[in-house]
Amino acid sequence: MTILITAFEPFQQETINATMEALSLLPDSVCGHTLIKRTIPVVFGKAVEAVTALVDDLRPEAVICLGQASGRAEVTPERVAINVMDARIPDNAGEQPVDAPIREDGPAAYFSTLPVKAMVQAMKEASVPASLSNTAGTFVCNDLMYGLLDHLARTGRNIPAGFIHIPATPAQAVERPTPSLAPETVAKGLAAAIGTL
Ligand code: PCA
Repeated sequence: MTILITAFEPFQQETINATMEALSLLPDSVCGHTLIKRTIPVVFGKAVEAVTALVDDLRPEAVICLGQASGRAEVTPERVAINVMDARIPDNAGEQPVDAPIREDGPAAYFSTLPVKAMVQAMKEASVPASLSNTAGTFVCNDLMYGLLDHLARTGRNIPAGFIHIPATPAQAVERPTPSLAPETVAKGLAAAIGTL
Protein backbone atom coordinates (compact mmCIF):
# COMPACT_ATOMS: atom_id res chain seq x y z
CA MET A 1 0.00 0.00 0.00
CA THR A 2 1.13 3.57 -0.66
CA ILE A 3 0.22 5.83 2.24
CA LEU A 4 0.24 9.64 2.18
CA ILE A 5 1.17 10.89 5.63
CA THR A 6 1.28 14.60 6.42
CA ALA A 7 2.72 16.82 9.15
CA PHE A 8 1.87 20.45 9.87
CA GLU A 9 4.20 23.46 9.89
CA PRO A 10 4.80 25.23 13.24
CA PHE A 11 2.01 27.53 14.48
CA GLN A 12 1.16 29.71 17.47
CA GLN A 13 4.62 31.27 17.90
CA GLU A 14 6.33 27.85 18.01
CA THR A 15 9.46 27.14 15.98
CA ILE A 16 8.69 23.45 15.49
CA ASN A 17 5.62 21.27 15.14
CA ALA A 18 5.81 17.91 16.93
CA THR A 19 4.34 16.25 13.84
CA MET A 20 7.37 17.25 11.72
CA GLU A 21 9.73 15.69 14.23
CA ALA A 22 7.79 12.42 14.47
CA LEU A 23 7.31 12.19 10.71
CA SER A 24 11.03 12.70 10.05
CA LEU A 25 11.76 9.69 12.26
CA LEU A 26 9.46 7.34 10.36
CA PRO A 27 11.21 5.19 7.75
CA ASP A 28 10.09 5.40 4.11
CA SER A 29 8.60 1.92 4.37
CA VAL A 30 6.58 0.56 7.31
CA CYS A 31 5.19 -3.01 7.44
CA GLY A 32 5.60 -3.23 3.66
CA HIS A 33 3.70 0.03 3.08
CA THR A 34 5.44 2.88 1.24
CA LEU A 35 5.11 6.24 2.97
CA ILE A 36 4.84 9.52 1.07
CA LYS A 37 5.65 12.24 3.63
CA ARG A 38 4.66 15.88 3.21
CA THR A 39 4.41 18.97 5.44
CA ILE A 40 1.51 21.37 4.95
CA PRO A 41 0.59 24.92 6.04
CA VAL A 42 -1.51 25.71 9.13
CA VAL A 43 -4.01 27.76 7.12
CA PHE A 44 -7.78 27.23 6.85
CA GLY A 45 -8.63 25.98 3.37
CA LYS A 46 -4.99 25.88 2.20
CA ALA A 47 -4.22 22.71 4.17
CA VAL A 48 -7.22 20.98 2.57
CA GLU A 49 -6.22 22.21 -0.90
CA ALA A 50 -2.66 20.96 -0.40
CA VAL A 51 -3.70 17.50 0.77
CA THR A 52 -6.50 16.97 -1.75
CA ALA A 53 -4.09 18.01 -4.56
CA LEU A 54 -1.60 15.42 -3.29
CA VAL A 55 -4.36 12.80 -3.13
CA ASP A 56 -5.40 13.55 -6.71
CA ASP A 57 -1.81 13.64 -8.05
CA LEU A 58 -0.26 10.75 -6.16
CA ARG A 59 -3.29 8.47 -5.77
CA PRO A 60 -2.27 7.04 -2.39
CA GLU A 61 -4.20 4.02 -1.11
CA ALA A 62 -4.56 5.52 2.38
CA VAL A 63 -4.14 8.97 3.94
CA ILE A 64 -3.08 9.81 7.49
CA CYS A 65 -2.85 13.48 8.51
CA LEU A 66 -1.03 14.38 11.71
CA GLY A 67 -1.54 17.38 13.97
CA GLN A 68 -0.12 18.56 17.25
CA ALA A 69 -2.53 18.80 20.18
CA SER A 70 -0.67 20.49 23.02
CA GLY A 71 -2.11 19.46 26.35
CA ARG A 72 -2.82 15.88 25.31
CA ALA A 73 -0.68 13.16 26.86
CA GLU A 74 -1.41 10.40 24.35
CA VAL A 75 -1.38 9.73 20.62
CA THR A 76 -5.03 10.15 19.66
CA PRO A 77 -6.62 8.95 16.42
CA GLU A 78 -9.66 11.13 15.77
CA ARG A 79 -13.06 9.48 15.32
CA VAL A 80 -14.90 12.41 13.73
CA ALA A 81 -14.53 15.79 11.99
CA ILE A 82 -17.33 18.37 12.28
CA ASN A 83 -18.57 21.01 9.82
CA VAL A 84 -17.46 24.10 11.71
CA MET A 85 -14.50 26.48 11.93
CA ASP A 86 -14.22 28.20 15.30
CA ALA A 87 -10.67 29.43 15.83
CA ARG A 88 -9.38 30.46 19.25
CA ILE A 89 -6.24 31.87 17.61
CA PRO A 90 -5.47 33.13 14.09
CA ASP A 91 -4.06 30.60 11.60
CA ASN A 92 -0.67 31.19 9.94
CA ALA A 93 -2.30 33.51 7.38
CA GLY A 94 -3.92 35.60 10.12
CA GLU A 95 -7.47 34.28 9.51
CA GLN A 96 -9.65 33.50 12.51
CA PRO A 97 -13.09 32.22 11.43
CA VAL A 98 -15.70 32.00 14.19
CA ASP A 99 -18.80 29.75 14.11
CA ALA A 100 -18.49 29.37 10.32
CA PRO A 101 -19.36 26.20 8.38
CA ILE A 102 -16.55 24.54 6.41
CA ARG A 103 -19.06 23.68 3.64
CA GLU A 104 -22.45 25.39 3.62
CA ASP A 105 -23.99 22.37 1.89
CA GLY A 106 -21.90 19.69 3.64
CA PRO A 107 -23.02 17.11 6.19
CA ALA A 108 -22.64 17.95 9.88
CA ALA A 109 -19.77 15.49 10.28
CA TYR A 110 -17.61 12.82 8.70
CA PHE A 111 -16.29 9.77 10.51
CA SER A 112 -12.67 8.69 10.06
CA THR A 113 -12.32 5.75 7.72
CA LEU A 114 -9.12 4.62 9.45
CA PRO A 115 -9.37 1.60 11.77
CA VAL A 116 -9.14 3.95 14.76
CA LYS A 117 -9.76 1.41 17.54
CA ALA A 118 -7.33 -1.12 16.08
CA MET A 119 -4.77 1.68 15.81
CA VAL A 120 -5.16 2.59 19.48
CA GLN A 121 -4.82 -1.07 20.45
CA ALA A 122 -1.70 -1.55 18.29
CA MET A 123 -0.05 1.54 19.78
CA LYS A 124 -0.77 0.39 23.33
CA GLU A 125 0.66 -3.03 22.51
CA ALA A 126 3.82 -1.20 21.35
CA SER A 127 3.90 0.48 24.81
CA VAL A 128 2.94 3.87 23.39
CA PRO A 129 0.26 5.84 25.29
CA ALA A 130 -2.78 6.11 23.01
CA SER A 131 -6.53 6.62 23.15
CA LEU A 132 -9.42 7.35 20.83
CA SER A 133 -10.42 11.03 20.60
CA ASN A 134 -13.97 12.12 19.87
CA THR A 135 -13.04 15.68 18.94
CA ALA A 136 -10.45 17.02 16.53
CA GLY A 137 -11.25 20.54 17.78
CA THR A 138 -12.53 23.35 15.55
CA PHE A 139 -9.20 24.72 14.23
CA VAL A 140 -7.18 23.85 11.12
CA CYS A 141 -6.77 20.15 12.01
CA ASN A 142 -10.54 19.58 12.06
CA ASP A 143 -10.84 21.65 8.86
CA LEU A 144 -8.28 19.43 7.14
CA MET A 145 -9.86 16.18 8.33
CA TYR A 146 -13.35 17.33 7.28
CA GLY A 147 -12.14 18.65 3.92
CA LEU A 148 -10.16 15.50 3.13
CA LEU A 149 -13.04 13.15 3.95
CA ASP A 150 -15.47 15.40 2.07
CA HIS A 151 -13.23 15.35 -1.01
CA LEU A 152 -12.92 11.56 -0.91
CA ALA A 153 -16.68 11.12 -0.43
CA ARG A 154 -17.53 13.51 -3.28
CA THR A 155 -15.07 11.88 -5.66
CA GLY A 156 -16.29 8.40 -4.71
CA ARG A 157 -12.97 7.14 -3.42
CA ASN A 158 -13.25 4.57 -0.73
CA ILE A 159 -9.78 4.63 0.82
CA PRO A 160 -8.87 4.65 4.53
CA ALA A 161 -8.30 8.27 5.55
CA GLY A 162 -8.28 10.26 8.74
CA PHE A 163 -6.40 12.20 11.33
CA ILE A 164 -4.15 11.52 14.33
CA HIS A 165 -3.28 14.14 16.96
CA ILE A 166 -0.01 13.82 18.87
CA PRO A 167 1.27 15.50 22.06
CA ALA A 168 3.93 18.23 22.23
CA THR A 169 7.59 17.21 22.33
CA PRO A 170 9.62 17.35 25.57
CA ALA A 171 11.58 20.31 24.09
CA GLN A 172 8.32 22.21 23.57
CA ALA A 173 7.23 21.32 27.11
CA VAL A 174 10.42 22.93 28.45
CA GLU A 175 9.29 26.23 26.91
CA ARG A 176 5.61 25.89 27.87
CA PRO A 177 4.86 23.23 30.49
CA THR A 178 2.46 20.64 29.01
CA PRO A 179 2.27 16.84 28.77
CA SER A 180 4.76 15.59 26.18
CA LEU A 181 5.98 12.50 24.35
CA ALA A 182 9.38 12.00 22.72
CA PRO A 183 9.21 12.05 18.92
CA GLU A 184 10.85 8.59 18.94
CA THR A 185 7.96 7.24 21.03
CA VAL A 186 5.37 8.88 18.79
CA ALA A 187 7.10 7.48 15.67
CA LYS A 188 7.05 3.98 17.20
CA GLY A 189 3.33 4.40 17.88
CA LEU A 190 2.61 5.66 14.38
CA ALA A 191 4.49 2.71 12.87
CA ALA A 192 2.33 0.36 14.95
CA ALA A 193 -0.81 2.21 13.88
CA ILE A 194 0.22 2.05 10.20
CA GLY A 195 0.71 -1.68 10.63
CA THR A 196 -3.07 -2.07 11.12
CA LEU A 197 -3.77 -0.91 7.55
N1 PCA B 1 -2.48 21.42 15.31
C1 PCA B 1 -3.55 22.36 15.09
C2 PCA B 1 -3.34 22.86 13.69
C3 PCA B 1 -1.95 22.49 13.33
C4 PCA B 1 -1.54 21.51 14.33
O1 PCA B 1 -0.50 20.86 14.33
C5 PCA B 1 -4.92 21.78 15.37
O2 PCA B 1 -5.03 20.87 16.23
O3 PCA B 1 -5.91 22.24 14.81
